[in-house]
Amino acid sequence: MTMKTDILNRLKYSLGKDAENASTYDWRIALSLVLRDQMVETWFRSTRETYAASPKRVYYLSMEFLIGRLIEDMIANLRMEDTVKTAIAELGQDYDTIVHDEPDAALGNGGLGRLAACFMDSLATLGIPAFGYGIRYEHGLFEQSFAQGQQVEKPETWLTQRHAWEFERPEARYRIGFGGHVEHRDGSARWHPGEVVMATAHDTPVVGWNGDWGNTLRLWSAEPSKDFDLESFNRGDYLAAGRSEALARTISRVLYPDDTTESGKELRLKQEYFFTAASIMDLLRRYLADHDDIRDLPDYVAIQLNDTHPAIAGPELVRILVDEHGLPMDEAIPLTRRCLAYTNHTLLPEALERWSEHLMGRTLPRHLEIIRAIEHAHQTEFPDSPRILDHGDVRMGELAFIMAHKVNGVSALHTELVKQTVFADLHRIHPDRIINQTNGITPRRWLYGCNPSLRHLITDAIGEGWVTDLEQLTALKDKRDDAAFIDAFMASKRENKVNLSNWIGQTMGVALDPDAMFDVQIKRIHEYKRQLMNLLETVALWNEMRDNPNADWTPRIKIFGGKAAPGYFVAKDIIRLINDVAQVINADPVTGDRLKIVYPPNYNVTMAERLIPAADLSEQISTAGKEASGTGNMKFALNGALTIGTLDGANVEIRDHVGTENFFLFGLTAQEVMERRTHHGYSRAAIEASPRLQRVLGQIAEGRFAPQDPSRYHGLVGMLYDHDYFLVTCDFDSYFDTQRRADMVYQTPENWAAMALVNTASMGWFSSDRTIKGYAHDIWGAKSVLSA
Ligand code: GL9
Repeated sequence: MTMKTDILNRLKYSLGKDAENASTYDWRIALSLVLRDQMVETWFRSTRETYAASPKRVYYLSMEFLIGRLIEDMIANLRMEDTVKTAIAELGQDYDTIVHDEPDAALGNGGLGRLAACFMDSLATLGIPAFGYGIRYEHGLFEQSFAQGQQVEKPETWLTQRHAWEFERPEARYRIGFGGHVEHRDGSARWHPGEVVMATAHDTPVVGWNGDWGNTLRLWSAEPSKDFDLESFNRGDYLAAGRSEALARTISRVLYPDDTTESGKELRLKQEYFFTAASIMDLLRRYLADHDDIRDLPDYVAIQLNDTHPAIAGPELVRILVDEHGLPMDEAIPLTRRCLAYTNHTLLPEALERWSEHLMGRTLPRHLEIIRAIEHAHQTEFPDSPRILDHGDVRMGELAFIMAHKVNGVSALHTELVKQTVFADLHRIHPDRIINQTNGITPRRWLYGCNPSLRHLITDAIGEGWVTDLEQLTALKDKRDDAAFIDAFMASKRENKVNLSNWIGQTMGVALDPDAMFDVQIKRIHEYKRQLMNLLETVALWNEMRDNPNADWTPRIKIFGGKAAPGYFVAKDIIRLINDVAQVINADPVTGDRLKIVYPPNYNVTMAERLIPAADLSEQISTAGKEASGTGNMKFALNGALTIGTLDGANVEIRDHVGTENFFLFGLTAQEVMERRTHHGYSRAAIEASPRLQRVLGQIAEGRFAPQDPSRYHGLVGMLYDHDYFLVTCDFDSYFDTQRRADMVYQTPENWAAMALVNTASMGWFSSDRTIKGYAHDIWGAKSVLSA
């Protein structure tokens, strides 16, 4: 009743529309504003309680927050699903249409950004006072389409519509300097920036489960420090008059689309400093509002650096302590370190950021001096230490490590490899600094929200406690032998598969058999993730089905999703090959419904929410030692898919939890991978030992899938023969055989179902609530303020 009136009021007074003339967009914004009003109550209460308790606050600094759509999240967390659905129906509108009208907030590239979003959800649900700090990109991750199978990128434009959730904070504005020079006088330094842009805050409330607690996601947008160059304008030079404005705004214009590769652009460095400096100023202002002594800062402030992107936070905080608060350098450095912690998300050498000293000195001259001071202090204490400044570069990984009191990896295996490889020397010097915090996912979005049919089944069986205490899913293990429950479990999966089939039918015009095995690989396209190996296996399976068309093949739908960084040409070739192969195989009457490939374009969070609940098989097939953790792997298993995977990242821990008999393991281990690379000609040898693989590579090389342009994939095939760095060829046979083992199990649906159920029931530990409790206890020393 009141929900309905509230929506109508918002429509009228905030959008200036009456119900007769309102579009879907108008209804959505009106509903969002009503929900936002509800959240504000929680949010204010949380802020009041935080001020009263004066606890340690957590600041999560991240270049990326891949939040996706918010409307259903908000409805779920506020427990308003029934109320909203009833009101929308009474208003004669369609709930799904309204929900699907919201654009994804794609302010991230992949796992790293999505992890930050899951962490925000868990921090709010746990009632830990926290801010997420990032950039309010005008354009999120590019939109992907395919033209003749090739990836085409278009700018993403989510902000051309009103972002209903945020509050602009014109009062929270900071001056961010770049360039200029440093003046040294009487032993103190003053930085005179040559250029200044303004950072303006935009706040999105993040409300946890049940509306019990609300934190803030504060995103900065860049604006010119003076609106207009009036002098140029008066001279009649209108272009010059707008130039400084345009330059300033460039800083928050676009998200860098690089996935795990370092871009090395001046603009990127500016983005990193821009949001880091604004966040540090903001948190210091909050701290100084009710504390007098800056030396107590580490008791009240925990700053988490999500990768090295905000690593300039170290020198920036030291700069403020020394240049503005008059602390001696040898006090400012350890004080800063007690506030900072750093999460490493990848071992890929190309992803470890380095900036030339020249660029750093030109862009942030005072910071370069401070980095030298940090280097000097550390070298004095530990003469054998690896250097931050190396061959004319500033190495951000070393800087982040040296300025953090804790450094964490994101899965058990990854953390061990961090100790043994990238930071081996620093680990020797600081043996207690590196710890593990295995990633997690929020069960609110990744089960409750995305899979209503499974949600209802579980809640009917064990109650609703699992939503905030995911370990309660263990109770489902008792249902393993309960035939009625297993039937209902598989009926829920089938319902999701039918829904997905309908959507694929409508959007791509490919008809899918919902009883086939839905085999899904969705993630960024990268050589180490080995989408290519999955595709080669598909072609091999196709060959064998055609050789033996009357055998009892397990029907398969191979589903791919993911974007390639625009400059990553090998990844783009792989995309094109997947699409070319799909064209041929999908048109083959011999294999027909038994084998299809679909690659819906523009994979994003919303598409993940559609695909994951419908998956039977989850592809987690990276070269061992390369995937730091993975989080998609967790989402699939939670939703009752079985994993086919290598011993990489969090796969190792997933397998431990679900049981080795409920996981399709294959491939070389991380140790074996390193060892194999020392063998001369290992890939050619692997190909020669595998007639099946030879045949597939021969077909691709001959142009079987690109008859108009037969040499199209010579480069790709040649690479597999001569420098198959990710060992696609070496793992191929073991992967193929394991896929056939999966086929066999799928033929006995009860067995498959029991294994799938055990997967869901065993995933409690992978809740991001568990991860955040680990960070809070082991790194931040932060506590929940939520009154019991
Ligand atoms: C990543 C790792 O590659 C993933 O394995 C890991 O799960 C996530 C979160 O810890 O971090 N590191 C990284 O740079 N990306 C990851 O996904 N890349 C992107 O986010 C695009």
